Parts: sequence; structure tokens; C-alpha cells
Amino acid sequence: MKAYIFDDLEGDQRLPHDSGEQVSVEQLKSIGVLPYPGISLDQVEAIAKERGYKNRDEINVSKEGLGDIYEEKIKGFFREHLHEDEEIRYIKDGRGYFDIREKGDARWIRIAVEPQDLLIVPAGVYHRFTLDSSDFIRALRLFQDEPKWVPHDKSEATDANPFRAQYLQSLKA
Ligand code: KMT
Ligand code: NI
Repeated sequence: MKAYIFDDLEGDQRLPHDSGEQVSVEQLKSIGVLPYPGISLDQVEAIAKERGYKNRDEINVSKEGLGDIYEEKIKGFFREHLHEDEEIRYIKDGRGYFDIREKGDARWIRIAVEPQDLLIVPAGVYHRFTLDSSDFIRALRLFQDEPKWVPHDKSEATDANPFRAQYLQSLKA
């Protein structure tokens, strides 16, 4: 689960865009992102129990998996957005990149995920997702209760969202 600063150069979102500046696990944790690289399903179950994730489903992000809504979904995942709940993903197959705003929101931290990686993205942080050039990922999505993770695209409204405010407050602690 390599993490680095996104180079912010024009070009295919599916390419690595690695600036060469590494981001440590401590830096990720300092913005509330929890990486669990290379864990087993049993370990996922233990974390789900501990954090109270009761529901789950599986998503296949690929042309085959999404069919007619493929293009629209790929575009939507890559728009800067936040959720009012944690985004929890356990990668079963394939690869992709989660881009998460660093503290202060100036740059993207790009996290490359691969099979057996679990990533927890906190509520209120701006982020986006893309497939890599293999164009396929299959992931377990975990939910605390009802699947409730509408993406709220960045706007003046999300800047003022209470979950956003709570997240920013948590960074000061
Ligand atoms: C999301 O909400 O960004 C996704 O579900 C991305 C696909 S799961 C790796
Ligand atoms: Ni999201």
C-alpha cells in the first residue's frame, strides 16, 4: 500500500503520477486515514467487529462489473468529494488509487491499493478514486449500518458540512 504525493501533472488518471515524495503511515494516520496492508479476511472480520461494521457488499469496478453505468461511475469516483460516514474498502482483486487531501488540502496523497489491503477513509475528508491501467478492482465495502455513503462533491455546501467541520476539528486534537 504505497503512499506518495500525487505529481499533479496532466495526463491519464490511471497512471501512477508518483512525484517521488513518499508519505508515511504516520502521516496517513495524522489525517485520520487507517491503512491495513495485506491482511486476511479473518483480520477484516475482527476489525469489522471491533468497529461495529454490520453490513457489507461487494463492488466490481470494471466495464464488465458496471455495464452501462461504467463511464459515469468512473467519472463520479474521481470527482473530489466527501462522505458523512467512513469509507471502508477491502480489496479482493485488482488495483486502484485512492487520492486523499493532505492537511490543508493543497496536494493529493495517492495510495495504491492491491489485493488484501484494507483502507479506512474518515468521514469529512476530501478524496477521490481511480482504477489503474489494469481497469479492474473488486472490493468489499463495509458499512456501520445502512449503506449510506452518498458522495458529496466538493462545493461551498460541503465546505460548510458539519461532518467536514467535525473532521477538521479532529485534525487539531
Ligand atoms: C468509492 O466510493 O470511491 C468506491 O467505492 C471506489 C471503488 S471501491 C475500491
Ligand atoms: Ni468516496
